[in-house]
Amino acid sequence: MQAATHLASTHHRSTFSDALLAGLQHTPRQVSPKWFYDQRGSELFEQICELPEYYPTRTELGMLAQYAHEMVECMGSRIDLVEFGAGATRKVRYLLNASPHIKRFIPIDISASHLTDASNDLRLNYPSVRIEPMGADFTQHLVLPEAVGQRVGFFPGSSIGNFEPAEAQQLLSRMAGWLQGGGLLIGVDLVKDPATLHAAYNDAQGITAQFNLNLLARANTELGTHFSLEQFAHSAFYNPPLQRIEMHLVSRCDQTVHLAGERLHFVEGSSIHTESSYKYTVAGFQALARRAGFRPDAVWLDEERQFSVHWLSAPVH
Ligand code: AVI
Repeated sequence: MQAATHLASTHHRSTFSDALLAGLQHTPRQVSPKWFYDQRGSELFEQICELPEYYPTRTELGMLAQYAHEMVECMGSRIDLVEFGAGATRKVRYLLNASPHIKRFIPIDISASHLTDASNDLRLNYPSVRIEPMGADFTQHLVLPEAVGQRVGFFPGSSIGNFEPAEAQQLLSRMAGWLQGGGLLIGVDLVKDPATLHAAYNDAQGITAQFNLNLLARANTELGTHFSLEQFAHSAFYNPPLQRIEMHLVSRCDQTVHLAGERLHFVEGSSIHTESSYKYTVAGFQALARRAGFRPDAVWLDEERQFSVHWLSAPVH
């Protein structure tokens, strides 16, 4: 057991190191947002979800509270529910409360430590549901346990927005393969006025800035780099032609950092692109889902039309 854990963490470390080095040697510099989510990053993200400016979480929660009974009706009976990127369990509880047909729940998250406590809580509250957490990166190779019922996916929070549209289509098409005969319930943030979007990623308390900078803090702890967090600034803005928020870390001065034996020079004002968060129209997202092999079905919107939840059915091939 010890040896396996050690091997796993060694592998994980080299993966982060490789990805960070490759991203920082790329022009323009860019690092996948999936590396935000160590223990601290996951905690900061949960704080973001509570921020007054960050409307997606509370809007989606409100929609789940209001429409969960309709959503679970799309799913059928004897459901094997798989949640992709299940950091917290608040959202799935609405589905579990609304449907007695969910027999098994498989939360999947890259941050395994985060999943353990959440799963133990769920077991106490839903003793008749088999809770089988998986610490895995579902964007990479993933083997799901054999289905005991109809597989249904749950992918809330507009996490799909953090993928480039081509990658999003690829990921959705893999999901359509896993979920054949069932479908996917997915939350998608909508295009809206840029001021609302700007505020959501530039909160007054600076939590989003800390979340962004945590990438460098994590590198310092895990990889022994010496990034000075004071010498990088959080920058987030809406890019209307691409319908996405971009987050960057901007170097405040000329500086050099060493990583894996390489010297990385940062010119004052240069940036590392750390995240994109794409926003969709309902029709635009449905077209993407269709290209991925889903059949778009029901869609729910909040009253202010800020956020959407889609039921995409996955035809059997
Ligand atoms: C997880 N994801 C959908 C969030 C988003 O809005 O793109 C991550 C986030 N980044 C900054 N604030 C929140």
